[in-house]
Amino acid sequence: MSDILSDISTLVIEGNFEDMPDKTNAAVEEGLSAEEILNNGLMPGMDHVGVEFKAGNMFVPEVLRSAKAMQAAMSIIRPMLAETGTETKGTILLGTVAGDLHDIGKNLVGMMCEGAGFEIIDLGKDVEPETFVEAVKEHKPRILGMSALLTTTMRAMERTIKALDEAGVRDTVKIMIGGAPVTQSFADDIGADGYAPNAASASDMAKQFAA
Ligand code: B1M
Repeated sequence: MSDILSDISTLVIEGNFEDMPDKTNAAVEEGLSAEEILNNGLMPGMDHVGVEFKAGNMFVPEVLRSAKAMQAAMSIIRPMLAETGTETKGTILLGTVAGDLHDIGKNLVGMMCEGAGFEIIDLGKDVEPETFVEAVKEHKPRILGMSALLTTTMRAMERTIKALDEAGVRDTVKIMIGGAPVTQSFADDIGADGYAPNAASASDMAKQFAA
């Protein structure tokens, strides 16, 4: 790995979003492609963060800083990726379900998955089942990710899956769910394809779904 790509990885791991724009611009000026910066600088950094987070060696505030550093670089290279038509691993449609305003975990999942090479379409929070259905029809994502933080809103995940079923698009997507009150047995119960306990596992699961 070139020195500058290794520096970019380190900035992600350190959550150094202040220095990231200069370093990313320097990499572009050095002639590195956006794809190289993503695949060989940002993604290895985020992979490392995922491993450390899962192992309990990094905590949410640190991961949020890493995600912010990643975003700082992405905002520079995203237009270049779009111009060159770089293939992503696929599209993930994300949202926090109806009635639920918690979006910090969902955002973290989105950032980790973007770091793993996916395109993220984030529908935001308090997303009604019908909105998920329309977005699945419009964007044809590979994966649909739903987040819920309240025991009272978990059932909106089930309603969304039913709505997708009724609209005839359930089998066009892999459905991944998560959030503090969600469990594997709940995922099995409502017919989701997978449950991820944290953002790093969500990114691993998305990679498996896309393989
Ligand atoms: Co609320 N809240 N909150 N809250 N809030 C909780 C969830 C609660 C546990 C606090 C408590 O009472 N101890 C409790 C829920 C109890 C329950 O349902 N059993 C609660 C409550 C009751 C409420 C209100 C009802 C309070 C009130 O108004 N009386 C209200 C509800 C509003 C609504 O949604 N309609 C409310 C409001 C709020 C704020 C708006 C103030 C704010 C949210 C701000 C925001 O998100 N923009 C808030 C917050 C911050 C919390 C706590 C303190 C923190 C949540 C959080 O962001 N955690 C929370 C208590 C707690 O968890 N300690 C609490 C950090 C985040 C990184 O973790 O979201 O779990 P988490 O995400 C993890 C994993 O779960 C997983 O990966 C993430 C990263 O590792 N994950 C996924 C999440 N989504 C995933 C999706 C996936 C895969 C993995 O696939 C797609």
